[in-house]
Amino acid sequence: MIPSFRWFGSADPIPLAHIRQIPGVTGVVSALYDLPVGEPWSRERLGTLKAQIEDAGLRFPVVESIPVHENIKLGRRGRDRLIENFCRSVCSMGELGIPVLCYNFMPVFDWTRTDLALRLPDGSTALAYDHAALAQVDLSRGAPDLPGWATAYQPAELQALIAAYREVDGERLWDNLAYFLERVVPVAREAGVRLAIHPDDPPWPIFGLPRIITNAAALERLVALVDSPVNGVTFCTGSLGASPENDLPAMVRRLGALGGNGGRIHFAHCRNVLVTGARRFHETAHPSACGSVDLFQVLRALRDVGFAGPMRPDHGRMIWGETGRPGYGLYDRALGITYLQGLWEALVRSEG
Ligand SMILES: [Mn+2]
Repeated sequence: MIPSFRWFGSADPIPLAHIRQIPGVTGVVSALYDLPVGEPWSRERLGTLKAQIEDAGLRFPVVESIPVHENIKLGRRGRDRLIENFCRSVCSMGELGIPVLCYNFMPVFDWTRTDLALRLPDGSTALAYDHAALAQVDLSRGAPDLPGWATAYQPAELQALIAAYREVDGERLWDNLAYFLERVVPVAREAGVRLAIHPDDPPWPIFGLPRIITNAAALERLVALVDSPVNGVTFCTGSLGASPENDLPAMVRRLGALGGNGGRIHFAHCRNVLVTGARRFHETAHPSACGSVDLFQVLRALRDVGFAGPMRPDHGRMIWGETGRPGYGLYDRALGITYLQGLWEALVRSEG
């Protein structure tokens, strides 16, 4: 297991030098953030980022993420050129020896919350989601200014995009995902890059838009779409754990059994959420006791299936007066990855 930490590049208020000081963390998860969606990532640009990370004494085991253009998800004309560009980015990763690519296939909105600073009883704040609150959001006035809320679009553009998805139900989105993977997987395999789709967060449809990567059946369908060892998943305990129907350790064991070294699980996001109602949850500190996810059992399953890839703490709360990018402060995520390493060490050493 490679303890890792997300870094948003030079614009991130947390410098690599601070990440370097978190005990045990050796991997940095990053991306090129200033290129338009759909443009190919050159080896040169990505190599500069890699050198920056390595100069700080760290390594770069995962790109998270190369965004998938909406025209690919919609199956529109022109997707072939966009898929070609995506493949060129994958080839750049391969040439630089960056082995894992995390991506997602969520229409329009990335991860979505309705409160970025829910105050918890201990005075910390966390990201929260309430489906009833989401229903009150009027998108005709544009998206609220929250991360994951597609604020890159003007209100009219957003409406047009959402309207375009009226022709794309869940099954059509699956078709478009298959079309994408049929073209990208062979390139990734040749390049030595493992693909790791991130589950939809939250794992249910929002604003009438389909969301398909939500549960065990979906993950198993995904890996079977193109049956190659490089066609795998990012196992995100927070996304999948928001739905009480998901038995996370069982899902790890099924996906992990599809081949050695963790099978089709190429990357792990490990964090905790507390489910507080129907389609209502908030994020918590990482320890199992703090939320609905039994991280001990998840990590035990990952260990049992031979997972050896990068693992990161995903989001954290804001604690100790820290301010910054919601979900991506330093302190709670540093506690999180340290806790995860403690669990992992106990699992490894108790095997004798
Ligand atoms: Mn995640």
